[in-house]
Amino acid sequence: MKHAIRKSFLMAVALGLLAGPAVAAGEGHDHGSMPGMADDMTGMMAEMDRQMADTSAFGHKGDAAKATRTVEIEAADIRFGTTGLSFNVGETVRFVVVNNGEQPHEFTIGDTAYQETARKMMRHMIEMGMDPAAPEHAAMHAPAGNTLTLDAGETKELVWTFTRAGTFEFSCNLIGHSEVGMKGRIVVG
Ligand SMILES: [Cu+2]
Repeated sequence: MKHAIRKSFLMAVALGLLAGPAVAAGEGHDHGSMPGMADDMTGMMAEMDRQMADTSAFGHKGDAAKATRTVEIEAADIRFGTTGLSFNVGETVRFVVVNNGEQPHEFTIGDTAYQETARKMMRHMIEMGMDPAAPEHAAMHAPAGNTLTLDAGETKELVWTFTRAGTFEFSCNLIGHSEVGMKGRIVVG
């Protein structure tokens, strides 16, 4: 059941992604009658699944028993209480995110490319009339384990192992939030 919900959610997001460029270019193509659309859709869904699941550039879901550090991060309207973090390569960190705001927020760990993709998908999701605070959205991100979605007043945790040196980013990818600064830098070295 959960799997079915996730697939239908991805399908809707994929439809939004496919519809996007034609609308933007003002071409007015009827994508519904394009030959090979089912194949395109399957490919698109597979590609999105792959992109959301592939965190290899910045680490992987961690084992809580191996966490050597706990970092509490406050989410508020509209900012994080922390804007810079640094960790060692190989370190497993337990992030405790507290939403003290009056609106939902998100906490996503990624590199710049991942966050850009996540924001793009978020925009399409909103265009499709979907609610980023809905359980379906959280379920989509659950396998990778790098995203928390928090309602007002909620506290949630994720455990992350940083496997590579570099400069990464944590971000709230709800529309307009990272744009006004609701993001921060993670330096791993
Ligand atoms: Cu936010």
